[in-house]
Amino acid sequence: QQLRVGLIGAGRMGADHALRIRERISGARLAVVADPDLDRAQQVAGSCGARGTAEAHEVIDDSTVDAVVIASPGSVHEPLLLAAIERGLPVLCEKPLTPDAKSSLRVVEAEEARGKHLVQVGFMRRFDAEFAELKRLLDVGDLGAPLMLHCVHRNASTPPGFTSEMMIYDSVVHEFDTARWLLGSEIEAVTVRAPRSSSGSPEGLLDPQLVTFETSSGALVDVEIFVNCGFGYQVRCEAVGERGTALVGADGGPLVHRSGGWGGTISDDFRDRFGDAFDREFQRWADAAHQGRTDPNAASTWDGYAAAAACEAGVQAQSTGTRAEVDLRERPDFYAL
Ligand code: ISE
Repeated sequence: QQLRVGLIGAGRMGADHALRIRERISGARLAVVADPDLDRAQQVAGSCGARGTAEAHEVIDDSTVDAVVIASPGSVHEPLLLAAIERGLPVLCEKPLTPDAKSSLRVVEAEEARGKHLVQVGFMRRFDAEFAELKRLLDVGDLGAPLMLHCVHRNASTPPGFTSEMMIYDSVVHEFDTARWLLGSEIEAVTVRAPRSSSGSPEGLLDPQLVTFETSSGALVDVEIFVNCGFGYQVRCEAVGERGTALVGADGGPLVHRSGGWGGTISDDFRDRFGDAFDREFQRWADAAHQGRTDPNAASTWDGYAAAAACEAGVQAQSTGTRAEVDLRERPDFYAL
């Protein structure tokens, strides 16, 4: 039997996920799509044989919905997550879980009180083939104990209104999750430095920035976040262990020679670069939801909370110019590794 999915948010990510479910995910179909812009909801719903509504909570209250995808802005996630948890619905929630650590903790506590793992957070890199291989190498110990991660995260350009703080909680949030997942340890402190801003970046944006974080395992992570690099979308991570190193996100793909030059192509968008990862994330989520559980590789509610707490330290480090410690509650047994 098909998993009947309710989609909340029919914007850029929501529309992409609707297409994914229609075209590439087996065992699931869209039943209802909600967006405050009813036309947009109906358009996306119509293309999938679903119904559209302007009311997000209708999706959660709909008794024909088996599972929910939340792809609306982070600022509206909390009440939706709490309602879905109360109804016992499996949820795939796009990052961020919620915009700040306090509200994320409320979601953690609600899920813990419900006594069932229901929510996955959409940190899609965990499902990228190369990142998964890097995790495997680290887990089996082939590189020796990890000491450092050198990360590069570049976007071609930013939408209007993108701020220096968003570079931490919208962009570097991925590295917070990736580092926690790869290293199996929490982020303890964050510092942020910046060179002079690029003349290609909007006025007033600190772009690029160099963000470093310390982990509970004693590793150090550095991230170059550069969101108006102008030429494309790049995500790289080099792990340095006691006995070896491994790099993911280096340019691969076909090397093309043609009149006037040689080289490869570069994605300009994360939906393209991580398209396979999103597909895998959705398929595993749907398969797990059928069995009434979440995928163990996916980011849990706890992971969403820990990333939010690290972002808060990051934003503080950015505004004060000093090292900021992450304020994190002790990990409950319910979310034991
Ligand atoms: C965006 O929200 C994402 O999640 C992308 O992966 C990231 O590269 C980008 O910087 C964010 O704005």
